[in-house]
Amino acid sequence: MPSQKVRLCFLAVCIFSVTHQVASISVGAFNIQTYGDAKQAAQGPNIAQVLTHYDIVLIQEVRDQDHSALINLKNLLGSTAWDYVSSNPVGRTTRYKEQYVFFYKKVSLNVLGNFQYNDSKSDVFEREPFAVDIEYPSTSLGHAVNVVLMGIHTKPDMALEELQALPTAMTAAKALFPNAAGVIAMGDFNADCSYLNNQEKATLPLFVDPKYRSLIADTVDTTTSTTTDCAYDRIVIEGNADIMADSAKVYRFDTALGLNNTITRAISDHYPVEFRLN
Ligand SMILES: *[C@@H]1O[C@H](CO)[C@@H](O)[C@H](O)[C@H]1NC(C)=O
Ligand SMILES: *[C@@H]1O[C@H](CO)[C@@H](O)[C@H](O)[C@H]1NC(C)=O
Ligand SMILES: [Ca+2]
Ligand SMILES: [Ca+2]
Repeated sequence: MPSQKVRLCFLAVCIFSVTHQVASISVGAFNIQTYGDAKQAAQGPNIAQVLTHYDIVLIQEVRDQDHSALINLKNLLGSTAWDYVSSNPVGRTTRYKEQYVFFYKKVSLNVLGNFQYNDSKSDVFEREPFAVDIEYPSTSLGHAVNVVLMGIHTKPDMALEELQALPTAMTAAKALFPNAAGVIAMGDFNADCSYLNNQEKATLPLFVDPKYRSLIADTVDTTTSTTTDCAYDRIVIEGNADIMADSAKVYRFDTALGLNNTITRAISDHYPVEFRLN
């Protein structure tokens, strides 16, 4: 009998450690070019396939104020397992606005709160950053940890100015969610090619101040076009968020899902960027 007890304990430890290994949280940020009813109707199943790669994923360029496309997408993902948090439509003109939307698997994490940055006093952002405070089971610490994920889609020709201001928005989110271990800004920064050159980039604290960690290198190509090579989409961390080493990369969903470049470009001009939280 004693030996059987030992074996059972051993088995329990094995199961526990395996569960821990797979429980790191996969986080993505995906600019789904002009995402709305037409895109959902044409590419909804492929988009859902991309999103299932994640525990939580920020989608950008959402133009779906009545949420009809988003609800359709949530149904494709599985409406009991998945949920989403959307910002209000943001943008300076009434004619053109976008929403930031975080889709997430309810079993993987909790969304405890959200935050829409308000820059009306000194208008800098075309689309003010939108953040969620998430709580997930940390594999490295063995207890729940909070981090803030902040989405940003910069106005391309104002990328420098908006990225200069992004640390202020990150600080505001940190003040609102003081329990967060870190604030992670992610999305389409437009941080390359014609929108941000190396000289400009070298002036940005986000990329040069050691209190920030930039996870996506300048050499990465986040564009689906075969004729462009630009690291537009980025992930930058402030604080102690426990990122799994080497997990940050561009997600080549075309390769993963066996999609040709015609279909891939019909889905978006961007690939997602991603990382894992321990
Ligand atoms: C932003 O803040 C200003 C006051 O500074 C307020 O008048 C405005 O309604 C706020 N906007 C939003 C969208 O909350
Ligand atoms: C790309 O894939 C789609 C769907 O499988 C197919 O209909 C289309 O013909 C393909 N296009 C090219 C150029 O291979
Ligand atoms: Ca603004
Ligand atoms: Ca490319």
